[in-house]
Amino acid sequence: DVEVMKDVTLGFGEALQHCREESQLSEDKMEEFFHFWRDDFKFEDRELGCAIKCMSAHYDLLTDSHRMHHENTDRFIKSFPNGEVLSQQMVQLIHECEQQHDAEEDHCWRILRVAECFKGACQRHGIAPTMEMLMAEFIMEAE
Ligand code: BOM
Repeated sequence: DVEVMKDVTLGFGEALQHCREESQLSEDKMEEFFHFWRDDFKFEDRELGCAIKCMSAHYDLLTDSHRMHHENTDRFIKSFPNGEVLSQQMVQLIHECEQQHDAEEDHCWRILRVAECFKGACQRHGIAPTMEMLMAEFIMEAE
């Protein structure tokens, strides 16, 4: 359900403000987190992986080994409207992506690759939000 993913993305993205400094992600690289879903978005900057790591940690979604904490992630997704329709599927998709990239020892690089894999999986499953939806909501929130 693309509406749920839109809400979860915007909620997760709110942590970016807490993580810019720690992750060394420059302002121009990703002014708003929802650019993640753009078709032409490039997964090239290790700093973005560090930012996603920090954002995940902000919501207590990581284990000690910097992998997804399944229960907390499920609970986080369920905290959004209708989150329960997507939470198990999202946890499953992220977990499969983690397994594919488990050999990468650098946490920031691995999490960046997991995020890229997760985006592709969401697109294949038709649950990726459109940029139009994200932009519209973002502008409404700012007003
Ligand atoms: O192995 C580390 C797990 C972290 C990977 C998280 C991938 C998600 C990338 C960002 C997309 C966010 C939208 C919602 C996330 C909810 C968890």
